[in-house]
Formats: sequence, C-alpha cells, structure tokens
Amino acid sequence: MSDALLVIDVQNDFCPNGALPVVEGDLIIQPINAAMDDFDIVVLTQDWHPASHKSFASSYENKKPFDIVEMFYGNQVLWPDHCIQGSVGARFHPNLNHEKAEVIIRKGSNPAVDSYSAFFENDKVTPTGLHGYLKDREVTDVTLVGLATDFCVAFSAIDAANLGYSVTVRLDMARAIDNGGSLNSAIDKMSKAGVNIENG
Ligand code: VGL
Ligand code: ZN
Repeated sequence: MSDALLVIDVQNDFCPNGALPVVEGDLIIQPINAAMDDFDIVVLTQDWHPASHKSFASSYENKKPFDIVEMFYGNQVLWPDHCIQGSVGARFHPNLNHEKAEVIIRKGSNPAVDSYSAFFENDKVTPTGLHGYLKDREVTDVTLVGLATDFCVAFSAIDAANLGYSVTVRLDMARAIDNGGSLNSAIDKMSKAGVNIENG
C-alpha cells in the first residue's frame, strides 16, 4: 500500500503570462514542492499538444477560444494554442521541483482527441498508462494538486475514483479556469464520484 501525489500540468502556459493563464496558478508551486515529501511517489503530468491540435480554436475557420464544438467523443471547449510540444510554454514552471518525480505522464498528443485526465484521453477509453504504473507500484491512495481544478484536475480525480483509488483533491494547491460556472460544476461532479475535497 502506498500513496501518490499527482501534480497536474504545472506548466508555464497555465501560469500568469502563459497562453492559457490560470489566475494565481503560480501561487500553488511552493506548497506543492513542500507536499512532495509527504508521499511515497510523485507523478507529474504534462499537457503536450501537437501544433494543430483539434482542441485549439485556431484549428477551425470561424471559432474563437472558449467556443464549444462537437467531437466524436462529445462536447469540446476550444482553447487558445497552449502547451505545444517542445515549446517554452509546455515546460514545467521553473520553480516546480521536478526532481522528486519518478514518472512524467504526457497527454494530449493525439491531434484528434483532447486529454484532460491523467488516466484516459477524452474518448474515455484510451489509457495513458498511469493506472498500470500505479497498480504495479501498489498505490491505493492518490492526492491531486495543480492546474486547472475544473478541467485536468477534476477529470483525473473522477477517473481515479472510478478506478477504485481513494482520492483527495487539495483545493489550496489547485487553481481553476472557472469559465461559465465550470468550477462549481466540477466540484459537484467530483463529490458525487466520491472524491474527498480538502482545503488544507
Ligand atoms: C487543461 C484546458 C486545456 C488543464 C489542459 O490542464 O486543465 N485545460 N488543456
Ligand atoms: Zn490542453
């Protein structure tokens, strides 16, 4: 039995001055670094898109960021171009301690499918491999922190709960995009899935 800290997408593009900035996204970094010592395993995830990704508004003729389109797997919010593979924006924030991470999961590389969750792409069936890794390492409990609370953190937490992990989200070490009520809706869905929501 062990526990893992899943640090979701603490990348330059999600921090102030990034391409898809999350308000106060950088304020969570020091507490996350400090929390790493409390867990057996630290996992980092990294949003990692090809330049022409179908979640980018720029991939369509008449769309703008935050419009919604229908993809084969359901509704998809369109985003500004962000976390392009190899770009500075896709790098972890320079203050994030990445040395304690045993594994880094990259997601969103398929140009046709977005991937908010650290476990499955948005088609809900294509695995990232994280579940296999955590199972092999006998992880039973996961705590999620990072960016953004209402997208990648929430999708990861709900998948983790459905996969049978005991799941905690630390809101004090996460920040939200909160577009059109998305934060409240995500907290509601996480609670219904059995995720423990904590504030510190
Ligand atoms: C994320 C939107 C698009 C996230 C990633 O990390 O929450 N949000 N790509
Ligand atoms: Zn993305």
